[in-house]
Amino acid sequence: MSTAAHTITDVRLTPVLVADPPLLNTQGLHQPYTPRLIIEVETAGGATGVGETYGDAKYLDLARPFAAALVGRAVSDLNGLFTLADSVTVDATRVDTAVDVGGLRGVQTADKLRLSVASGFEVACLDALGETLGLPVHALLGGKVRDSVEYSAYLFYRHAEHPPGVAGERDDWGAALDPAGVVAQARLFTERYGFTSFKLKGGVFPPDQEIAAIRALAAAFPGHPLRLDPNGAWSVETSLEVAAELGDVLEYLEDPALGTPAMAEVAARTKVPLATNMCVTTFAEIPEAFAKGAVQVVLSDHHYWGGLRNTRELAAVCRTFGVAVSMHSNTHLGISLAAMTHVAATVPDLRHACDSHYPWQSEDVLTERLRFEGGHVTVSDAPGLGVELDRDRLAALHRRWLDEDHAALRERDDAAAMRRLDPEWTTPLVPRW
Ligand code: GKR
Ligand code: MG
Repeated sequence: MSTAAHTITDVRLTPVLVADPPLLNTQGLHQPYTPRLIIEVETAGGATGVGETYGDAKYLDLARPFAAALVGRAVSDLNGLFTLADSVTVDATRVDTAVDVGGLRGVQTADKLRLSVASGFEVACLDALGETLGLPVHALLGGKVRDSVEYSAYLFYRHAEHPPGVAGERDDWGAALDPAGVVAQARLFTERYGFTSFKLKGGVFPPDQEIAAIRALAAAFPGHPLRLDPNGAWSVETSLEVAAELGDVLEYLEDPALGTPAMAEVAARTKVPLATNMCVTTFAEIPEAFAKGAVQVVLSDHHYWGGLRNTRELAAVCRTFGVAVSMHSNTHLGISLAAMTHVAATVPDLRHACDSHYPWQSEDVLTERLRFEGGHVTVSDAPGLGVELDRDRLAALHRRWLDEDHAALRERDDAAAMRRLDPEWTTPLVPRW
């Protein structure tokens, strides 16, 4: 294959709105549709690679100049993506908001935005390169060390339907607003996908109610790994009380308190391991967090960290410091699940099941959905990511994005969705409890 064949000749960006159920988190409620950006990279050799990332305007603003600058470069120039990312100007009004609602990942910086955009292009380039070379993405990352990747059931408190008057897709999961509802949802997850490990998104109800839900899960699924993640909604003292109450059944507590200093205080006073996808989301945040012993598990998200190769670098740093690594997820489609599975397949010592929102996404842009069997996704050995775009589906979800009736949903805003139920709702101050 000549190097000319590796040259990128076209890049297509397609923002879409994807159906999302009425899931609750500490900031509010999921809107009926969530924005994602689908990236296609085409090479002179005829390969097309696909990537996926956040789709709100602040990401699209960066993705457009990035896409234009990519044409003419080699699809194999993955390190060059970061130089390119650095050269893309970030609008100052897009950064330093108090909390990024979509990612729940702390203060938003220009670097974080750039990395989240670069990650989508990196995945698309790896997919195209794999197609060109006839190799799966995991091989381009050094090769898989396992044939399947385990995921956890991602349990959410939720309503059966979106608020009255809000148009959205319906599903058959029902409501889960108390311990019995959470256990029923967990049973459905095991029946449908075979998950054996469970994470409950907390920070929604006062801690006693969430403790009761975890206790109910422990009784219904004795010995199964359980996690609770309130997204930093608790004070240090509340975090310690919950840790004391649930220490015998929790695999780990995820982001009980907000920020490294608070997490370090909690970690110093409990034996329950702490995981994060909020206080360690960049390499720059690692030294303080590790020096203070603030976290025992870093939940990587290749969108945050700038792609699959950075995820492996993160895993190496964590391994060096005896910190475990697993994976975080936000609302995403099958392209991202495939990318997560390829990289997770190459990470040694992956001891915790990865998170994925994918079961909550009834829609996808692929010809074939990825499947969970026994809670695992099989690692594809087909060239690239091993997925194929369904152009009709992509076009339909893009039409929804274009539709002026849905214009307000082009930005994810969980607080706005919650106001449809509670007009007084504002993003709560943390700690809430
Ligand atoms: O989708 O509601 C949600 C989650 O709360 C998500 O925004 C978080 O980023 O799942 C995430 C987490 O583990 O913190
Ligand atoms: Mg989390």
